[in-house]
Amino acid sequence: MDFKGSLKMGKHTAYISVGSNIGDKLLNCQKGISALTESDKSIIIGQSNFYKTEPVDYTDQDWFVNSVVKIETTLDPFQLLYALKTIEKNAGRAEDRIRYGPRILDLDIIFYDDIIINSSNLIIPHYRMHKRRFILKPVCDINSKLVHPVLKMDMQYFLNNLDDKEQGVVQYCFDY
Ligand code: PH2
Ligand code: MG
Ligand code: MG
Repeated sequence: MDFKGSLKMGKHTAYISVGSNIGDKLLNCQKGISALTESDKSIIIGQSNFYKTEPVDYTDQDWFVNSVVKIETTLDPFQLLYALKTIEKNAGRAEDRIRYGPRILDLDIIFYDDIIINSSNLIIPHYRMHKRRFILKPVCDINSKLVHPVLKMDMQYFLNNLDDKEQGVVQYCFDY
């Protein structure tokens, strides 16, 4: 996959989906987000609300806490993927026993600039983001007019046209 030739030098913008449905889910997500900026390679430039979300794909599991962050990064997509996997491992995530099953921390690249990658270990844009309310809702908090580089429609369009029969996605309420 020869994506490097098309990469602009310097800084790139990526959207990262954050999720957890084991243990202290909110805290796991928050720690995952702050770990993103521990190296000087990425900074957070946008953050959605947190949501409690009904599990999809594999439904016999606990609800998730999900959010999305927008980062500016000097990592290339595969370096970023490696960094996310390292953060997941440090959070205590072991090999998944069930595909789409429970996880302490899940960090997925949703978009990276307007880049399109279809390699065996990395697909950008995230191949099902446009069908998942738990991703679209938080992405719309950050930028509802963001256009999908393959499907050429914006995030609000996908959110309005979901056929998921209303996956439960409830904004997280903080008790201050
Ligand atoms: N992640 C999955 C499978 N199903 N459901 C929700 N609500 N949130 C997730 O983050 C999620 C899921 C696999 O990564
Ligand atoms: Mg995932
Ligand atoms: Mg993942």
